[in-house]
Amino acid sequence: MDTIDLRSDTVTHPTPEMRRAMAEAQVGDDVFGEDPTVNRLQAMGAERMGKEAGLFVASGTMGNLVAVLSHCGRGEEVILGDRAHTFLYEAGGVAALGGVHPHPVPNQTDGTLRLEDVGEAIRAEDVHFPHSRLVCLENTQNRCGGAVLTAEYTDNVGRLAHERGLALHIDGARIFNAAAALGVPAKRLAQAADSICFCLSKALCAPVGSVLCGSHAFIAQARRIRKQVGGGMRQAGILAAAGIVALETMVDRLPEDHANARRLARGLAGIPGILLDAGTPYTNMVIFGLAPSVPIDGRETAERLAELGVRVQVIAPRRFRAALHYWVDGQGVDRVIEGFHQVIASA
Ligand code: TLP
Repeated sequence: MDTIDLRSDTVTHPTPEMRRAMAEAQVGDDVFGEDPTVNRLQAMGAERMGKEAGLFVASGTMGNLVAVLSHCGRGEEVILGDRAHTFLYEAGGVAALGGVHPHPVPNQTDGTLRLEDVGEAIRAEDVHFPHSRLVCLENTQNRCGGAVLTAEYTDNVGRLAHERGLALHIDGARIFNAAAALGVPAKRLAQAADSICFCLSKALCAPVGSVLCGSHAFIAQARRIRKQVGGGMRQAGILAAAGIVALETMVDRLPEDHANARRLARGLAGIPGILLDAGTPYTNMVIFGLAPSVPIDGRETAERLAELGVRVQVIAPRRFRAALHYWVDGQGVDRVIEGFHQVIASA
């Protein structure tokens, strides 16, 4: 029996078409800028984001790190959400490796940062303060359940940042999910940003990689920083080839994942003992918890589900995340619902 793995959309395997493209990829030394497949992926990524240039990086974490270190020097400050992936889950890289000071402001439940909070966080010129250089947004916002930031909201944050002399970076790991949910091109969501990093290795199913996009000058600096952090890869076209197939074949189908997320949410809502978060799902993630009446906790529920071939992520003692993706179809969703039924009924 195949396991249905909804712990993350990062668990996705490459498609057969990606494996073929990888095997046949033309390659060169990318540190010399001579890998034609990497160059093609970077150009495609930049075009999709409406930016001048792109840079292939090993991961979303590396893309955000390189972006922050390209915008900020040591002792300078990045303003970001207190539920931002860069703040919570990137091992403190911007501080550890770049000496960049993270200044968190509260993420609202819809994933936004209040403009007032961002405005107040920007420092005045004073010998006591670090210089504020950068604001980061995340779209979709993972820890807010995959919530979507609109183009208008992003424009407002961009305007505020730019008026005060700061840059705007978007962690767009799942920007194509946001674009699908809003029915707008991803480049519209990136318009106000000086840089954006999107991931190929999540719902787009490529095995490795992200593309950081921005102006020619920004990407020239980012290329230096990528080298400093050991991210100058050589015949990386093998990996980029899968990314090209991801952009060509996986973006337009994302609404299927969103529909499956809604199907899962509807099914779970019918199970006594399960409480869905308000608003879920915004995109491809369903966030839910166990009612107090259920006598087992999240870890035990997940263990019993795993015995039935269903895996979800336990994100708090009694809360779960299920991330829908290409490798789970409607029938798979129904097996997940049935699994929860069974485990909770027998608890
Ligand atoms: N997110 C992973 C975990 O790290 C939590 C997941 O399962 O969702 N930005 C955002 C918004 C992300 O969700 C992630 C990965 C990253 C950046 C980092 O990407 P990678 O894993 O490629 O370094």
